[in-house]
Amino acid sequence: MRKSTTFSFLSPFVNNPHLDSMKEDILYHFNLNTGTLNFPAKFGDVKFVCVGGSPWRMKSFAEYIAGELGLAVPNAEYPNICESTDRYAMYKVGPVLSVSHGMGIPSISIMLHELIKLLYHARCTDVTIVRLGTSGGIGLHPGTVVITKQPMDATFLPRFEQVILGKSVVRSTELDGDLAEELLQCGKDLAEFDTVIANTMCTLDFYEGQARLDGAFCSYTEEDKQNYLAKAYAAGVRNIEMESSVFAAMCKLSNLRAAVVCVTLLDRQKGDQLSSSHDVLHSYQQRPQILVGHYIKKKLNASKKS
Ligand code: R2B
Ligand code: URA
Repeated sequence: MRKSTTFSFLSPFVNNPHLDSMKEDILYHFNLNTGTLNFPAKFGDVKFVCVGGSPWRMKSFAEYIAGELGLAVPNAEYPNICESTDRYAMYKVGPVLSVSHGMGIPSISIMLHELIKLLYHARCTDVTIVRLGTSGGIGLHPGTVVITKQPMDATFLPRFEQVILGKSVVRSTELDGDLAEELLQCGKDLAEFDTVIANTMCTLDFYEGQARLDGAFCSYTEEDKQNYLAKAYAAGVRNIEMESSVFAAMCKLSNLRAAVVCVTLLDRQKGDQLSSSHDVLHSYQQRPQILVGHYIKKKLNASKKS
């Protein structure tokens, strides 16, 4: 258990003086408790955290990275560390933690509060965190991987706004530019699919929030939709998803080196429905995993040599 200290204000990750006076911390949505689990022993060696929407995809990423890092044991099952809750799934493979976050800002925000505290309680250092996801592209071939330069809100402003105690608080969505460039280089090393750096629009909804014409409600025309997407394109936006802004804002507050890597499943200027075959969509979804797997392997090999 982490002893009560007065360090949390200065420590990396958290910035909450109230944590110091808590005898134990219950990470409710992970079903983990600092009173009953030795966090430094369980998680202290974590250096890379990969997060993504779907529990199934994050299990498959854990299996993939185990193979890439030569840590795979034949027929090994990677246990879900949060198996007694169905809110999120978490897998650990050596120094890599793979965690699901569900869909949308509220879901990823709850997960990140608990994940950031987990890293703090475990006394982790030098952690890099990447969101691996899917998105709708603007003016890109489907299957292109977009490394986010900066997340923008639905009015094309690079910010995340949240109401706290009844007041609007605006936070920066700046990500680590060097990490984005390193990931772009990994895309070039692999040369398997197109990879670009661009702005990402983060919305509160998949349908009207992303200017789709195929939701249950729609009060605008195809022309209105195209004009909106053209404005996004002019603001440097090349893909649209639903978590990057709060992810960037919370990682920045935590001093975590963070990146967002999302594949585009379709070109939104050409349509709204995800009509590609299951196999095509599945192979697209593996691209962020392949790119980030390559990055992690490269970093770990470099640290072994130095
Ligand atoms: C991408 O895909 C999901 C919606 O289908 C959402 O979580 C996102 O950001
Ligand atoms: N995820 C999104 O948020 N939008 C899309 O168009 C596709 C995936």
